[in-house]
Amino acid sequence: MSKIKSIKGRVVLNSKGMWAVEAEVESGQGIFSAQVPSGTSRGKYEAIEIEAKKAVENIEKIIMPKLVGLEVTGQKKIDEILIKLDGTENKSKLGANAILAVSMACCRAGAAVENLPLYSYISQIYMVETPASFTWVRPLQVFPCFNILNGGLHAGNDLDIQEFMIVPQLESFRENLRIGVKIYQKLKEILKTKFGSLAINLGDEGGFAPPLTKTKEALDLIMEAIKAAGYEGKIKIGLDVAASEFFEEGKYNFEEEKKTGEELLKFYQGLIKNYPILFLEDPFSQDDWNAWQDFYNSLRSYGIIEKDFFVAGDDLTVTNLKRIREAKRKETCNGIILKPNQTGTVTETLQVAKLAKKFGWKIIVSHRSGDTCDNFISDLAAGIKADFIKAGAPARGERVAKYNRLLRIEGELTLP
Ligand code: 2PG
Ligand code: MG
Repeated sequence: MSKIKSIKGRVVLNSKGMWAVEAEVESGQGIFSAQVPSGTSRGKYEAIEIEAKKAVENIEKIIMPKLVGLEVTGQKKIDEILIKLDGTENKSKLGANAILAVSMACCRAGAAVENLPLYSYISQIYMVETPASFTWVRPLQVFPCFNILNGGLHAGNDLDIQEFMIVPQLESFRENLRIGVKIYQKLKEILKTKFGSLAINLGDEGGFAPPLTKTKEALDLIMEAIKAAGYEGKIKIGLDVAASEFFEEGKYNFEEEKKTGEELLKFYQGLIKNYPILFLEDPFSQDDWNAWQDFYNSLRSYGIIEKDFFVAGDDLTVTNLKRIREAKRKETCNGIILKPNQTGTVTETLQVAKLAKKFGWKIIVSHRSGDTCDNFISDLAAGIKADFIKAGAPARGERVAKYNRLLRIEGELTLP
């Protein structure tokens, strides 16, 4: 037992040189902190992030008085109070950044009281309602998705697709990380030789941002790097199209054409046929439900879906129970991106994960393009046995913080 003694807020920097929120929760066990990331290509239906300075004020003036004296292990109760205190659907009153920073810091403080690593503590909270399904298949089940080539809003080039990810398919996290790094370095050599040193500048998530315009050119370069590194056949590809960003008046401004949903669908079918694509994230805009349905249906009729390919919602589903139910009902996807700051509390994030699992969907736990070295999402991914994590390239401090934490977790889980 340990009660919350005080809560402090602080404005800190994120990886994009923007102000972010940190919360510090003091309990009998000490002080526990958490920092909240920030998206660039945000979904229209995400919980709202407010100005960091204002969020800090809210933490200290509004949130702290309501939480002091509560047991820090009561995550659900704490989060319920936070949700009620805000009172809006999208956390716009207190700010999802204020609320989540406190929720995550409490979670860390709770883990310390229980004397558990954060991932075990998260899995304990998560398991309360799902004990039967919780068995470790491998020591650490999570596959990393490395965003090695950046486009869209994350880079200063003309690629429309935002994230080109490689997903190594070996058993252990450590092995997959090792391969990811090899391919990343190979790609660097190839880009430098072909396009000169400007091509190895990095985008927001640590992937290269070469001066390309076409998706296929980018994919061919990645395939070349995979081959040169000696891992052909062992790597899958994931693409975050982030299509809401180039959807305008019912059309997709894609590769210098105005494409209809159907034309884009055909383009994707071509990609899936020609490259080892494992998933597409946000292939269509967050409001273009029909296009999502047509795509998902077409994949099902070819028997592609569920076997070796999935479609993931991010802007579409925004870690939100209602949106996910709607996505299920309309048969649009079979996977989600799980981002705590799209919803605003640890409890709601876990509820969303549970629902996605219940549907049999894949879960990709995700960072944001503006991130910090906080590695909460690594413990989250391990704790809920997520299928994947995406935390950018295997480079840049705020990205490797997540991967390095998972290395440690895997090490702990494989101890005799
Ligand atoms: C995404 C994310 C993270 P952002 O679209 O999935 O990669 O980008 O944080 O800019 O929304
Ligand atoms: Mg996305």
